[in-house]
Amino acid sequence: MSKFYITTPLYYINSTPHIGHSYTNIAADTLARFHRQWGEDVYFLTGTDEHGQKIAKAAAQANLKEKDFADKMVSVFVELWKSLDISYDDFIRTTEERHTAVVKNILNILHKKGDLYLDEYVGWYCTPCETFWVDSQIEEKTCPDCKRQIEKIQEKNFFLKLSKYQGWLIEHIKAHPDFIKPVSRYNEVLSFLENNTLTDLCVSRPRARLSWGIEIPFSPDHVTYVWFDALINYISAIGFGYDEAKFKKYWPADLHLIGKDILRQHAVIWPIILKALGLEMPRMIFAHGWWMVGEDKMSKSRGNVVSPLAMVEKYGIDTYRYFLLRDVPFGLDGSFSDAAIIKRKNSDLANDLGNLIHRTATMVEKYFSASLPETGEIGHFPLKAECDKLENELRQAIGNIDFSSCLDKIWLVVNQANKFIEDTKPWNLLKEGKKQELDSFILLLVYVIRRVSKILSPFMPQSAKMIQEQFASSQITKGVPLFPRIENAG
Ligand code: ME8
Repeated sequence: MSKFYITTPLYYINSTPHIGHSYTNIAADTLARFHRQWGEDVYFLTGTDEHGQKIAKAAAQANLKEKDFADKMVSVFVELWKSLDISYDDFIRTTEERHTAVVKNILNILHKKGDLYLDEYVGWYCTPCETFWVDSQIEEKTCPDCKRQIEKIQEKNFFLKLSKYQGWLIEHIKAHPDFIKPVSRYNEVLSFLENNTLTDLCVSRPRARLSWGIEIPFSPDHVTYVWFDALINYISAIGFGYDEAKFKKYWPADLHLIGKDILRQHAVIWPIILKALGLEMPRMIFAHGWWMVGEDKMSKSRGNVVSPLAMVEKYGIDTYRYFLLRDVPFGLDGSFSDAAIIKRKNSDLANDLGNLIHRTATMVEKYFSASLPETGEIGHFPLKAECDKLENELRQAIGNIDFSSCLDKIWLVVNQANKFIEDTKPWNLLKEGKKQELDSFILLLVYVIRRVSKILSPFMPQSAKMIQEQFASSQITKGVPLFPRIENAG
């Protein structure tokens, strides 16, 4: 049985999750569900990133101890994933013993190997990004990434030899065109590596400045830098150093799904840590685009966030999931608005899919007294052939992590089915007494709906289940419309 190990970022818990976080987890969930449908042994990992200065500050503001603050915030994430039907297999917190022990183990290994060394650090630090900058990278004492104020610091710290592995990494990326996706991100990383010399990564913080972190085992005055700590989750969760069988089964990861904001950590630092440990590289790192509000990235620090729960309450889980994966090609940025969701719901869900289901069930009731005919020939219809092609086409699109084209293909079939109803004019068949044709007609529609609902279920698990229940047996009744139109669409 082949396996599929998929991960999401571990989200910071300094504030509650927004649409951007839910996007990554909904995408990962959809992929996990497809791979399960294909009979693979799926391990879907998500979790929370709980150390570092940002969290320490948020806890202080909330007047709580860091761990108590973390416990409180983690439940918000867990609840959200439940509300969004996220079918993860494991949830890792970086404060768990299974994780901290592995981080310490790895620090020891790399220290012994000579890939970690102690040095004096003088430079700039951006707390919101938890990132170091050197003089040549900054202007006006602001962070090159987020443009906020940075602080000057000088201290003794441990460094990871990134520079030693730069040449190897360039070669690895060149030899593996699928390592970083989409291709725009691949080019971005490669050109960064080819045009800059990597500075070694500072992987510790003096305890005097920051105590909220994993202790460096060979230097108790230091704690581990939060990014070094967090990246290791991808192997600590599956048993590195303590459960060899599990680790061997799932590593390397098949897909690290992330947003493009954290590409460099995943495509430069993480591969180098793995290489230094002598481990295999992940098969693919896919960095998706950002949900924007106007011109700005949606982010907690910019104060423009939209709550996923509010969207679910307004539009329903599956409409929300559908919108996120359909509206924007995965990898590009998208503009978030209520108007855009309403448009998708009314046209694609209420009009196209909802109508197909409702009309078909209504016709079974009206022309067949709610009971499907037992036989009828459907093999010759082009619509059947189109529908049968879907599964293979989707395998390919899902392999390329291309949700929107996947949904486009499904909707082509849905719309062909609607057109088939209009072209066939079943009411005339009935009038003309063409019983056999009418039988085949309805059987084909039911066939298409059953197939489409199976294929749609990774995207819209609850709606697909309701459709499947409605069409499971040969007794079919109308029921209530699954996707009612939003009338006051403004
Ligand atoms: O970076 N649009 O955590 P984080 C799309 N703890 N996706 C978005 C988004 C937006 N506007 N905003 C956030 C961290 N995301 C680290 C990760 S991993 C070992 C450590 C999503 O809470 C997207 O997946 O800032 C992005 O990469 C992630 O949330 C950042 O989450």
